[in-house]
Amino acid sequence: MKDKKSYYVTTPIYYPSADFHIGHCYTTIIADAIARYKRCSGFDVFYLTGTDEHGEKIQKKALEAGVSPQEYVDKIVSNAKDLWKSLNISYDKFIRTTDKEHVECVQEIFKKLYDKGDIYKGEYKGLYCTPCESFWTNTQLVDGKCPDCGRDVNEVSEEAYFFKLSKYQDRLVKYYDEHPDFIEPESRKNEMINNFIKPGLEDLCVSRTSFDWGIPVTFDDKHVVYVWLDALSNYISALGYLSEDDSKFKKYWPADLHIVGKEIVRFHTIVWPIMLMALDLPLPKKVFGHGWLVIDGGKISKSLGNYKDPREYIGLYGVDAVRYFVLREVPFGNDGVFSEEALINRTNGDLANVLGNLVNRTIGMINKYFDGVVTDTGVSEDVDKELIDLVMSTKDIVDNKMDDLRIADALDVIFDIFRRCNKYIDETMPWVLAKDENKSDRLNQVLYNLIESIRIGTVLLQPYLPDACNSIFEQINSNDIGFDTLDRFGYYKSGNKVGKAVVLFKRIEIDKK
Ligand code: ME8
Repeated sequence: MKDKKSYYVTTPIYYPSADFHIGHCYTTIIADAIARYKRCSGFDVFYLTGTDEHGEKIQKKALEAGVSPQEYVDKIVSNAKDLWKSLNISYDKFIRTTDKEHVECVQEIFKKLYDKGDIYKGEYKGLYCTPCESFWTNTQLVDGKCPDCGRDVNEVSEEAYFFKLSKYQDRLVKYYDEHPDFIEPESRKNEMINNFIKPGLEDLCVSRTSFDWGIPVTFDDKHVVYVWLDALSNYISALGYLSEDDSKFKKYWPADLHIVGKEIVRFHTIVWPIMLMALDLPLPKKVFGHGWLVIDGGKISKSLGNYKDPREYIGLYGVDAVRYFVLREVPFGNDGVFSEEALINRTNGDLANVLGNLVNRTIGMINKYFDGVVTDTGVSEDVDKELIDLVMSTKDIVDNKMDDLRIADALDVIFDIFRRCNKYIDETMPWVLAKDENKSDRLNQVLYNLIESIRIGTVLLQPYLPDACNSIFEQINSNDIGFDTLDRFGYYKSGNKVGKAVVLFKRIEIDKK
């Protein structure tokens, strides 16, 4: 039985590349924020990411580079790991489809499905897009080109194994009907039904003989497994499915959430559930198809030269500025526009002006008026109630937004705390209170309310901006950082001494970028 408190979240496995752009970071940052949020909420989380290393495209690139495919992928996989490290991605496992355990698992899956009669040998005649590793029918082409990338397709004909998707079509539709939350957003479900299921599912080609950089079919070694059956299996091979130690599989499967880009929703909501049905396994609870980050309405593309390596943005503006932009700027399920100027505006506005300034001012005042010691004196006024009510109502709203995967909205709600604190400073005018010795207890209380509100906001913010929040916890000198400290206003220890104020986010001058 699956442990009630476990939570399994995945990103797609990435094609290894030396040219990752900010769009590639999008899925991984969202999944990371969700994984961290669930950990903070007390779940036993398993967060999986990795690389998808087989296929003709990789084989061709290795050939061009004059190395073996294995040497080629070994070298560039480290690029993905380095990028995720620089973005503070807290994955629990990084799977590579060239891992021995994965290879063996896929071989067994293939054999199981063949023995069951769900995979059969046939002849493939079709139109193949090499960059997308996808077969298309004539009717799916757009102006004779691949509908996904717009490039030429080639006619190929070869002996191949097929997976009987058609056999499971009715069961899949029934599953969609009985599990209305399985695909989100709703619009993607309609796309799947109208574009792929209603016209009738065609059986899927699951092996190739024209290249050999893939997992060999054990009982027919001319064939290697075609990439999607190989790639999708990663979500269960990573947990030890069909291996000697399948304890993780028992604990974490079915996945709670697969987060994928909109262009691969069809593989995750048609092919993958049918594979699982054929294997008699439970289906993931949710597939969320997110939109893309676009530049000037179009693709982020190396050939267009319209992006920097994400590590350059991190170097210039800080890791949390990049994380914040990606999490905050893209509306739920839709495309979002990336521009360096928008990144700078978000950083200057929300991060430097609202959050950074608040923490800096508050700590500065506590140091200036009370030598860094802040005391809960109990001298409250009506104006405090409004602040405290807002702060204390935030956790439930954030939980609801996160349940709906509305991450940008969750962040907005958390920032309401910081915006409200800044307003509270204007309302209470600590600098005026400081001039009156009789108001010392009131001044203390105002500063206490501010520091406790900052602490609570920061506890909530840590899944999204872990580095900045660690720095705030240090500055306010508090170890009360767990979600279990959100049930009442007043965990911050009265009489505690704050640390030194440090600039969290420098304002960026646009002309100096
Ligand atoms: O599709 N904006 O790998 P991949 C947002 N190996 N997301 C983007 C993006 C953009 N501009 N560009 C890419 C694959 N992505 C397969 C997956 S899973 C069993 C196999 C996202 O490296 C894309 O939508 O092409 C996808 O979710 C992820 O990057 C990996 O894409």
